Amino acid sequence: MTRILTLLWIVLFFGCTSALCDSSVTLYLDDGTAENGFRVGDGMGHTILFEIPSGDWMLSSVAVYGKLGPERPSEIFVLEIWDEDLNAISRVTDRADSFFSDEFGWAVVDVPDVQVSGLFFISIYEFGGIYIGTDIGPATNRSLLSTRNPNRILEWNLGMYQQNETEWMIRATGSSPPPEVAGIRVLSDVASPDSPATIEVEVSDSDRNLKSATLYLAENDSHKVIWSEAWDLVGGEATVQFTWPGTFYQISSADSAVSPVLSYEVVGVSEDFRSLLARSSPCVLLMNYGETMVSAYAYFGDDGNLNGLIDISGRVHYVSRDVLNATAPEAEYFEYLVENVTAIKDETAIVFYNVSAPLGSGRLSTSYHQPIVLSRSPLFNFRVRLEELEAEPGDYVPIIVVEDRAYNAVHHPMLVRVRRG
Ligand SMILES: [Ca+2]
Ligand SMILES: [Ca+2]
Repeated sequence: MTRILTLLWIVLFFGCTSALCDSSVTLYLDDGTAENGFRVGDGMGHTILFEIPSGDWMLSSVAVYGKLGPERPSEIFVLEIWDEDLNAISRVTDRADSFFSDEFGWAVVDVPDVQVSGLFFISIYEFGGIYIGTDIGPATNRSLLSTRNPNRILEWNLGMYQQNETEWMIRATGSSPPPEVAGIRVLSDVASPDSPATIEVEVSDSDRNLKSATLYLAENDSHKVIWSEAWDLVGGEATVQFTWPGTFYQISSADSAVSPVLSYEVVGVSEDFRSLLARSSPCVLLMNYGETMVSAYAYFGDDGNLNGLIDISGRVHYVSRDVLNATAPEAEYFEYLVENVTAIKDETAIVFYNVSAPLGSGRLSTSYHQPIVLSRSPLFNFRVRLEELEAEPGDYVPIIVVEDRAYNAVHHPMLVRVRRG
């Protein structure tokens, strides 16, 4: 599951990056490097299970990382697409040596366009002729073995390699109607804390699976993204008002500070926690002196104190005494610390994203700030704080990113500027 969430994270930042690009999206579970390669033969197939979370999706090609076997029992391979009931809905039969060579590489196989929705399977039957590149590491259990006539998934049996550490390097490329930015109105272009700049954006999506609209605001000279605001959306049309009070966020510890960092208002929290978990910042947690990395969110209260660290699989690595008191007033915080808190003084660090928007490209690129080591006691929120500071006067460039639930992400650079007056 983690890998799929990581995929979404990558799509968010590096997906289709201009209003002009085609709307193709590639689904994959592997990390791009093969630690091994397997051929299975005996009529067995390497099968991978993908899921489109919403709507219909037109699958157009499949990429397979592989190489020819030395003595090939068969010159052909069969590639099949199955729906979630294991019915074949598209098939390609071709010569292995037209797509693969003696060296590992990506073979892109055009498949007759086929509509898929929800879950679908891609299988390659290589009859002992092709080694399929295999990513060994944490895996999703969505790389499978199958056979045909009748179509079925087989019990996993790959010697020393477990299913939860084996990912076939098979990828699917397809498309569905992307969202569009239908209109932009700058209602106020000068920002100050009393009178924010306001941009109204109309978005639409013909297959009605809008997911979110996000504003990134980049400083005109440095291209650093100093502000971001995100709205969750549903349906096919929405009007979103973004406001910017002329500020940016900094995260500081007793020893250091990093800025600007992305910070989002947390929505949907119950009344009891709203002031404690007011804002969140995406980050990477470095655990055990950097041995383990996990994508996470850092939560801050209205007072700026660090009140929570929760990773993207939902695992809680730290909550503050205030949050524990609000959740379980009878609990002893010191006991809770010993038993539950995995963020450890001096061993754990938080790395926040440093996003920039190279001018004119409409793209966003992401790097990292210096790690903030949790060097103080969790009893005092590790002395890590979120602070809102006033931005320098000057011009700022807005970029709107609209996403739908079929992984389309349309980046819309804008010709307008907003100003910190
Ligand atoms: Ca790998
Ligand atoms: Ca759509």
